[in-house]
Amino acid sequence: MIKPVVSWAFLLSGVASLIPAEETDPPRPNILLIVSDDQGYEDLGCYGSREAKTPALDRLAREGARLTSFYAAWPACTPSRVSLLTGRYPQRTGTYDLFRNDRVDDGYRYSEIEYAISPENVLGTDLREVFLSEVLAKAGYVSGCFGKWDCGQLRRFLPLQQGFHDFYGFTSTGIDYWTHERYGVHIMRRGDARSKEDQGTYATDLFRREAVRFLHQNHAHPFFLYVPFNAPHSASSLDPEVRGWVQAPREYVDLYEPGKNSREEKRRHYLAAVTCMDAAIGELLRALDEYDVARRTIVIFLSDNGGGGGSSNAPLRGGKAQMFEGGLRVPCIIRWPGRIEGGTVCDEFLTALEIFPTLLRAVGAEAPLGTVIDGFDMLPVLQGEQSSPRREMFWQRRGDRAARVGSWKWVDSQRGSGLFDLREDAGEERDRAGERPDILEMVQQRFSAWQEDMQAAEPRGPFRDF
Ligand SMILES: [Ca+2]
Repeated sequence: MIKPVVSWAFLLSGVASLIPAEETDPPRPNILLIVSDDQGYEDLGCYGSREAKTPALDRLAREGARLTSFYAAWPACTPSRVSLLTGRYPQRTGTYDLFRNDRVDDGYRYSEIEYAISPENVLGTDLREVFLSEVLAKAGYVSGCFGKWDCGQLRRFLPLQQGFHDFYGFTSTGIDYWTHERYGVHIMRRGDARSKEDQGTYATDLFRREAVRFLHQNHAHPFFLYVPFNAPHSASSLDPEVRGWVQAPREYVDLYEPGKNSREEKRRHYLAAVTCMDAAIGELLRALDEYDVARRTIVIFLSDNGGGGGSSNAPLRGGKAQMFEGGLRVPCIIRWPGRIEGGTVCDEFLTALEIFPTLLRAVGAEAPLGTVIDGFDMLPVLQGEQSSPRREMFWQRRGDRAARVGSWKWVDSQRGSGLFDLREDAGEERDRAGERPDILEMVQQRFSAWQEDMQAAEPRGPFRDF
């Protein structure tokens, strides 16, 4: 009689090796994180715009969740993006202002030598900060960044030193879309090296091309693809004809009616840049389909802060750089097939600080040891299983301050102040400070407590002294 034990064991091990890894161990999701730059809250078809042509973003919203009370951590570029990639308040990371030379405002032309030692070129996010790309690299992900980096320009601050394996883009906070110069200084890079290979080609087309190449090369591995567009930010050009306007290819400008005045024409170019970016996003979504990885890829889209020149933040008050909702509340769409129901509209109180912990949980990675994360996993909220655990959020930009506690929003800024009840007044039109001194005091106390918390945090450069 044959003893079955050995043969069963043999058979089992033989069978196990025949089962594709996919069936025994579900593959970890890929991540496509897309950021637009200064896009207005209203400037997407799926957010109610009758003007903006955004078929790809509208598709993403139909297939995922559209968030309507989602906030950036800061009302302008650099700190917003660093907070997105670290899950931490700007005051905690030490990147709580722009890496930007003030003299670019008056059209001053820097020489290469002068620019090299200017604050804009030498400031960078503290190297002790742990970027999402670093955590994902440890978890075995291959990561690419194509677009606007804006977290520091010296070699030690660049994407390849923060966990990314592939980088093409510019490192400053803005450029001319065609010359890739920032007020006259050329700034595009491939990897760590400056590259003029594509000078004269529209920036959005380049970031699309590089992101598609990355997908072609890496779709078979778990990947993190970060595409921070500079569109539809206005151009950082010394040319007075271009300066402060959004550049866009003629074919996209022609999709919109000519403006009757300069303001309308400026908006026309802005909308053209939005639609060109949307076409690039559409190509990335199609690439995910073609490589058959869309069903296991989390796609997140958000604007880094409220809309700037040429945009519409309606029905919100104010815009970029302001503490009113128009500066802080931004469009955000999240698609995760099989986990988030298509067509979801989520009005829960959520912020960009939630993205880092949500993605860590999604891929099964641990938060960096000893690092305070200011957000939480928001998947159960997007699935409608629970209401948002977020009760409060705070913003500070130089002397301007704001806090949201529950549905109350307190603003204290150069552009205006007041206490607003967002439940009935998302447009922040009716100041309730006089009527509700009790609420005002409560919100101000919460703000002070947050400030104390930030002061007690381990200090980080480049802005905080220690
Ligand atoms: Ca921005």
